[in-house]
Amino acid sequence: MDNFCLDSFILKLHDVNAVKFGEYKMKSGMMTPIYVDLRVLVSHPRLMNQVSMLMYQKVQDEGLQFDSICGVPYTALPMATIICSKNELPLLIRRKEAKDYGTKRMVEGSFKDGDTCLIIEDTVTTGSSIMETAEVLYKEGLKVTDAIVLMDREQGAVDTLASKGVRLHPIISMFKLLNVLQASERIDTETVQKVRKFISDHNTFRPNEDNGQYVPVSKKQCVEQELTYEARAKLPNVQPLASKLLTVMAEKQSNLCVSADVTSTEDLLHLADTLGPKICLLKTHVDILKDFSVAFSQKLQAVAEKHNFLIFEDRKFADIGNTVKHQYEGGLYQISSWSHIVNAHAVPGPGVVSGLASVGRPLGRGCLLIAQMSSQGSLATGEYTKAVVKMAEEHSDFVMGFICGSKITKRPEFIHMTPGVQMKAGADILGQQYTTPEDVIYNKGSDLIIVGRGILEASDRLEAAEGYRKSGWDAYTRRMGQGCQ
Ligand code: S5P
Repeated sequence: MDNFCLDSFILKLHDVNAVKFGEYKMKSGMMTPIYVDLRVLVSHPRLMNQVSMLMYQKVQDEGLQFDSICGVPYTALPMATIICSKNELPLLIRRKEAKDYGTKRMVEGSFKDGDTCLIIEDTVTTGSSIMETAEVLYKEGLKVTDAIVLMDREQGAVDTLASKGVRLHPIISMFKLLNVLQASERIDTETVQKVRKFISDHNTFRPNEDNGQYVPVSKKQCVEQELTYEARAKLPNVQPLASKLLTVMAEKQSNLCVSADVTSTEDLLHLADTLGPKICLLKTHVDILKDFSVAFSQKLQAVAEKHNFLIFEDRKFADIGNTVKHQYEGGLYQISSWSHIVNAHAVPGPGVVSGLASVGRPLGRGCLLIAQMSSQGSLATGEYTKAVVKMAEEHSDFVMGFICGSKITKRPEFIHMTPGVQMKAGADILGQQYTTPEDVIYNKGSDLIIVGRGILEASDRLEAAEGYRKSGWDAYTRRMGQGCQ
């Protein structure tokens, strides 16, 4: 799944009234301040096609294996139909009522005992509709291991279904939806807070032991507690520079990396000195500087030391090991002599990491692998991203983390860094896609935001940097506040 670009789709959902704010009664009888009514989508063929595309992309990204697809009646029925028709996959139709003549089957279509069926649903709260459909399929001898849902209200369906052996793959989360609508000024802060409170107050559902019905539980269930930046810095297997960066982040209460994309060394040094107190990392593109010199690189290192941040040259190495080795240590820029961190594409295979490591490891440097990109149409998705994670794991003495859109590994020693961040979701005219600090850190579970023009184009860069630092840090502390209560 392209982690960066659901935003315009979400705005379209709002345009067609598929998401409404007010007081609504849900299927369970409970009142809710937000109502997600995706039934209207059937009247919007373009949106239906987009839904089917997003869902099929999820199938590919997750590498889901199945023999047929079944939509939960009724809204997801046409969704499943379009996915199957477009991708030439077999469809099954679940009947709501058994017909009283003919075969009396509850599931129409061809299948055999033991076949696996993927369930498609439009929206979930507790997951009970998915379970109802799964149970009908089980009775017909089918297996259900996975379900895809367009909109997850984040009220416990993922956990509830997991406890029943069904992995739920949501495309849009409630928090993502709120963030995008708020960032685009479709809803105000008060509405967002009201909905968030409702979601967190009713966020865990589990089956009642006596009757198997899903009921809200007042106490939050324990979710796996994440380690803080400080704790991760002290892990025995953490790469040394990752440990240093995590320590700086904790000390400075900053998960902000500024992307210093300016073209003169004077501007860059001034920027580094001004924003230094707000950032944990400064990212450069040394090849856009018109007047690079060794003296400049020395001054930059001094500023980094003064303000206690690290330097990351965004060189994106992508060649065979022997070439990148020379590019890293030699040439005009001698990157390895001044940049703590560099990054690389995994396209050439593990040789690119070994080549860089042969220069950088003895100097105590670290490397990030580019696992996903923020640009529209990026090819770094699905199986490619998974292969990048594997490559990082195999070189964890030098690779310290990833450039990615969201958390892509649970291993806490790796740092996730996300570019394409501005206060408002959107895009530039050359394919860059933006989401917000809150979305990146809180929803997507990334560790660090990389912000360029969001700060560089502000009238007061220092004030803008403080805004991003605070927003990123608040999202992190809120994420850490989850867990057992
Ligand atoms: O996928 C990526 C990877 C990177 S490193 N998308 C990106 O935008 N970047 C870099 O982050 C990009 O080269 C630029 O320096 C910065 C984003 O800048 P902004 O001005 O769009 O915030």
